[in-house]
Amino acid sequence: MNMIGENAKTVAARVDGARQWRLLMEVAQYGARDDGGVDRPALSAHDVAARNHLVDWASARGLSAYQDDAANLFIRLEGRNPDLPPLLMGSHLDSQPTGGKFDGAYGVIAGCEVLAAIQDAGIVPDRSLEAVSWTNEEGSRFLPGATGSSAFAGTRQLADMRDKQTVDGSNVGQEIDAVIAATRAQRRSLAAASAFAHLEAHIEQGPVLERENIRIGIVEGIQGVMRLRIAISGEAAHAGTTPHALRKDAVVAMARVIDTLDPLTRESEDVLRLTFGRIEVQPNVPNTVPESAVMTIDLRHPSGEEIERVFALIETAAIEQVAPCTASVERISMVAPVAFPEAVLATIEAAASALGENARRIVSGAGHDSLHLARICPTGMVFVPCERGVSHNPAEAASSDDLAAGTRVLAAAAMALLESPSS
Ligand code: HGY
Ligand code: MN
Ligand code: MN
Repeated sequence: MNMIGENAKTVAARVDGARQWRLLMEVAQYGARDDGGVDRPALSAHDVAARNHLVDWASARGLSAYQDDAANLFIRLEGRNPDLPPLLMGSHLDSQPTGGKFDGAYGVIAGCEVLAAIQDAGIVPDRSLEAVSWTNEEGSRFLPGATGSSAFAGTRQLADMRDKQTVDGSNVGQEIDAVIAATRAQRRSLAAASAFAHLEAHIEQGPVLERENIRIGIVEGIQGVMRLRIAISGEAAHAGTTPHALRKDAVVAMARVIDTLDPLTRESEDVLRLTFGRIEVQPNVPNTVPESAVMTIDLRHPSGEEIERVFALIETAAIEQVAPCTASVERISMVAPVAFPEAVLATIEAAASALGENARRIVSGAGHDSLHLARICPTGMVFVPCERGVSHNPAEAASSDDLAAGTRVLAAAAMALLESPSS
């Protein structure tokens, strides 16, 4: 039985790449950097402005907008049976501080474009569809990341995440409440969370598709990610008078820990990822021996067991390498790797083939909101290439044609899932 029916092809044909690109460029103005990148922190004024831009876009098309208790934003196309769990097409509007125009925003706007294409095709699906902006996927302003999607999926408790502090010292819960109040969307309870399926379009953020000149990535799964914090305590002392033998230098100790761990990523298959992305030093002045150094480590691998093995090595290094300082290790978050269901992979593959797009299966090195949605509903992702595989960098770039091709595959796969016998 051909999975990709006439409705799926009709909707894919109504995807308007120019309209999608216009909306992408309009949203990119919120938090625009001078170097062409984007700095749109989660729950910031720029984030609210981008959300309200989409709410206004939606209402101009007769689409409704909702926000749940985690400030997740849903742009809804009502189906004939509004009580059925909707098909979700989500990603995120928040960016890295040195982010690009496409990481996250593409998936939210591709979802909006699919809704517009369904309207233009004059089709009223049985089920509703919703384009979603999940709150704080990046986790760069406050951890853990994927705040909204994990709260929606129930893989974390919102109450716990509300108690956290942002890096700029404000309370996450208060920021969520302020964003909800400032966004022109109707309220919806998190308890009412329901999803028939979740699809996410995203740039690959790696070099594979471009290198192989392939336009569509059928994402098989996402590697696991653990985030942890090492806090090293030394002793502040005068830089000029304190001899080496009396020093308890927290930065020197941290350097020894990094020097012990970094070689682990030099294995031949180059799969393990260790990133020492944030180090906060106190008092952080040139002429005082550092009394403390707090480092956040991002640890990733396709195998959950391997992540736990490396975590044990980190704990050992934090004990053995820091004397005469002391150290503590805190696990902030651990999200196990996920494999997307074959039925969804096959649907995306059939959609790409029906639309004449060359495609390949690929594992995602980057984390995504789909990592959490996959725990509660059939989930899949569609990748498109980005230039030189560069992302989390203002130079991040993708072509309008590639983005439109990804959205056509997203549209056809969404319609095929809606019309599949199990729907
Ligand atoms: O860190 C990640 O993989 C995602 O881009 N937030
Ligand atoms: Mn992303
Ligand atoms: Mn990202």
